[in-house]
Amino acid sequence: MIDLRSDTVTHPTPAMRQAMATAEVGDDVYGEDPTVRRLEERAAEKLGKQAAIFVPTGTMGNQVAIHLHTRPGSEVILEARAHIFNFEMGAMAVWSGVLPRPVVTADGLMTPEQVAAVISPPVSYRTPTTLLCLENTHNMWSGLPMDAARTAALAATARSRGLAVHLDGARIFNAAAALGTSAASLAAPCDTVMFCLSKGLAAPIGSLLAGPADLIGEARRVRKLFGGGMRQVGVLAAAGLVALDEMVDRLADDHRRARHLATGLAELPGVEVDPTRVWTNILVFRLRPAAEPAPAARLAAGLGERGILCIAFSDHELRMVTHVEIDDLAIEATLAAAREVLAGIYP
Ligand code: TLP
Repeated sequence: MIDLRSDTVTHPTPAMRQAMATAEVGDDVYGEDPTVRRLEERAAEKLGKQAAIFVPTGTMGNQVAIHLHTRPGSEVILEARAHIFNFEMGAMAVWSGVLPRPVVTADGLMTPEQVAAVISPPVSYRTPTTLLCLENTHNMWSGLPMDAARTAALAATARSRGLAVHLDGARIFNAAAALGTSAASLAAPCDTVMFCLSKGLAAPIGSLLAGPADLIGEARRVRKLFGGGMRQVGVLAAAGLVALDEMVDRLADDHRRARHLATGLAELPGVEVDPTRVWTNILVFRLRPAAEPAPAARLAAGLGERGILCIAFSDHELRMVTHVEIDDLAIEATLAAAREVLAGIYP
């Protein structure tokens, strides 16, 4: 089985299982789990923030941040294809009573001018804007990394109008690897940043929300409110520590393989993909219209029959994601299978 649906499908490595089996634990709701504390300190340090809090999912990390930065009835600016807007079940409306203000972009990158244009003026009769959310890498824009300069320019625009800035950095270490910089430099312009251990870093569960110490203190209350207070969770934090120590430096291999996959797919009939626009481990590509009304579903099904899994996001759009369990042979096998299936769709 070659599973390209997501980098969330990875299994804990033997080193993670070993660390989990021997982890020192305590009740983390009382702040007594030494392994969780170590993970939170390590994460804060890597992200260049004062403090961090361990949360079960990336969604919870984002939503705790939104709850902290906003007030009910206010607006949150984000890019139209952002995960927070499209894949978090309307959580910002449910838990925080806030409205998304999506910004449609041509390439996944908002400009400071676009952000400025949708911030409400400070008058008593307009819905106030309280938060700007960024996403790095940008999942649905084929894992697009955003550099520190653009992040800083967007954050400065938001700050000048009194907004807070949260970064959905689920894959911030992929962005840092692709840009040849540190995760801390990408997080620096933002008040808070969430990143996931359970994606390219291959830990089974867990994300961290990092930011100023006082805000992260408040985040402990909000995490409990959202049902995310965990007990002897050092067993999971132990895997997270291994993820941070051992899995970051290898991300460039996933990026190289995703680019190689895109280059091979670009040569196949019906595929529309620009391999130079595949920077990290996510490849989102389109299929041209065919006699078949939903060629993407047909390709995904055909690959599935050959033991290769990917996701069709719409009739014409698919996603493939590389990760630690995808090697060079898996890429070659995927290309060979795609060639076979596409020949049937685009005869
Ligand atoms: N992304 C998942 C799916 O939900 C789409 C995936 O397979 O890519 N931010 C970003 C940018 C994400 O990609 C994800 C998960 C999350 C947040 C949420 O993380 P979890 O799944 O831990 O809640």
